Amino acid sequence: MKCKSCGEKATVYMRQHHKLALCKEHFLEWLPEQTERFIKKYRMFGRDDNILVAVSGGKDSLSLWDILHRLGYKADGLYIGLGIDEGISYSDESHRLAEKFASERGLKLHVVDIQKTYGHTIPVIAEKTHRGFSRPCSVCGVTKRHEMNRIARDMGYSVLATGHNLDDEAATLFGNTLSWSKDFLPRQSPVLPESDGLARKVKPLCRFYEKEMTAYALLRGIEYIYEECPFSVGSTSIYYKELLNQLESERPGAKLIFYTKFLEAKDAGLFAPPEQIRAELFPCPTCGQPTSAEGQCSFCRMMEKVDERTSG
Ligand code: Q46
Ligand code: ZN
Ligand code: ZN
Repeated sequence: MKCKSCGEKATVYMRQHHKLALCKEHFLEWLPEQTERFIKKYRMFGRDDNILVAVSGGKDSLSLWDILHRLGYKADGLYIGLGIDEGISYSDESHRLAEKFASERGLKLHVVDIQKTYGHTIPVIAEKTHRGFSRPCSVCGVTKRHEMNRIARDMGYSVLATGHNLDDEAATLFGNTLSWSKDFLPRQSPVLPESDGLARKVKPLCRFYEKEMTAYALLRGIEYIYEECPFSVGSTSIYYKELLNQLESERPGAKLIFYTKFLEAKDAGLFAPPEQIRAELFPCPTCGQPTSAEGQCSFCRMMEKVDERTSG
C-alpha cells in the first residue's frame, strides 16, 4: 500500500476514510489539518481564545493538547488527580505522564488534587455517598465537571476542550438513542456554547476513530498511560463500543455515519433549538456554578453528605 501524498510505503490505512493510506510523515500532517477543519466547521474557537484542555494522561487528551499547540492555539492543560489507586497506581502514573508531557514542551499544566482540595479521594467520596456501589463513575463525572468549570472560571479560560474521540461519541449517542433521551440527545454536540458563566465546551477530536488517535500518539512518540481507569472495566460504554466495533468491522465507516448523520439531522431541526429546551438555571449558593435546581448543585450536595458522614 502506498501513501496517497508521496507514494512511499504507507504506515496507516484508513478503510473508513475512503480507503486513505498515508505514510507516517503525511499521517502526522493529515490529522492536525483535519482537526483544524473541524475546529472551523463547528466554530469551536479562534486563535485569541484561551483554551483549557482537560488532560487525563491518556492518548486522546495528550494528543489533543499536542495538536492544538502545534496549530498555534493558546492551550494550557488541567490534570485532575482523582486518587484512583486500585490494583495499579492509575492516578500517580497518569499524573506523572501529564507533567512530563507539559514540561518537555514548556506548556502550562494546572493540577487539582481532589483529596488535597476536598479531603477525600474519588473512591472514598463514592463510598461515603453510597452512590458508588459497583463503581464510582457517577461521583467521578460530577466532580470532574465541577472542577473543570471551576478552574476555567477562576483562571479566565473561555473554552474547555476534551479529548473525546468518535468511538466515545458514537457510544454515548448509541446509549442516548436506545432510551431516546430527550435530555441528552439535544445536548450532544461537538460544541456547547458558553452559558451562565460556564465556559464553552468543545470536542475537537470527535470525528477521529479511536484507532486513528492511537496511531497518532504512537507515531508522534507521545508517552501516555496505556491502562484504562480500573473502574471502566465492564462499563456500559465499553459494551456499546464493542457492539459498534462489530458493526464497524462488517460495515467500515458505520460509526462515522451514525455520528455525523445525527449532527446533520440536529442541524436540520430534529430537536427544538437549545434556547427553547434549556431549563432555567440558578447559581448554586455554595459554589456559584449554575444548576438546574434551586438550591445547591449536585457536587455541593454530594460533598455536604460526605462531610456529614465523616463527622457523624
Ligand atoms: S468516570 Fe469512572 Fe472514568 Fe472516573 S472512575 Fe474511572 S472510569 S475515570 S472516564
Ligand atoms: Zn507520504
Ligand atoms: Zn455548588
